[in-house]
Amino acid sequence: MTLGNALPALPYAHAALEPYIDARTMTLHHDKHHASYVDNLIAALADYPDLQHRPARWLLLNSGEIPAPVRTAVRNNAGGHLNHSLLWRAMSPRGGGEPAGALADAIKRDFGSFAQFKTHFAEAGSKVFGSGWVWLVRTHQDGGKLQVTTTQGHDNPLTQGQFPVLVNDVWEHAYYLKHENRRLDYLNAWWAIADWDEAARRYEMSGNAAALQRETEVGQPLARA
Ligand code: MN3
Repeated sequence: MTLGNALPALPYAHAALEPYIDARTMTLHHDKHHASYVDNLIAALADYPDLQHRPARWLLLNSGEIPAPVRTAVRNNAGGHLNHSLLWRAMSPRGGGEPAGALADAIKRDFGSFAQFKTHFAEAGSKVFGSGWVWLVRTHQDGGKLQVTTTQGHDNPLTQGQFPVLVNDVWEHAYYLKHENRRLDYLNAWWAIADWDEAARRYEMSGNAAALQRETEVGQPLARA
């Protein structure tokens, strides 16, 4: 099938994010969990050839086009596929440090300081009940301000009209082998591998409709309020 929904290769080795995320966790998370979302998405669309070429973000943003018998399965697994595709690129063995440029200015404007942003993001992630995600998003309802938000399951803020800039996964499978029940410790350690170059790229793209059109993962331009 020509489905644009295939498991992307990790952009680094499974052990590259040690000691912050262990190789065993990365192997299970990418090769098993993410792979299962892709497999389950393909299975859900097996009887709907007209939908098989649609990328995950299209499937999420057009839930009314998804037949009712598979709507929930498509939402969960397209979300799992898209969110994990964003997650692998939100991290880097050369990550850490602080953002620069326009993103740094916007974080200071909207959160007061980089330190306050980090506290806000980690606390929000630590408070997600059950399984979900924590995001730095650019809103369009409020002049393009940055905001920290969380989602349940594999929901993506794109469906709320918010553009993801940075993301972390707070499902237990993301951290439990190494950090056990200490989710906040994981979130605080994670700053050492957050990829601010990628976040800055996404922030700049969020203000550029032509770039958004070209983006393969999240190619829906934001409708400006
Ligand atoms: Mn996960």
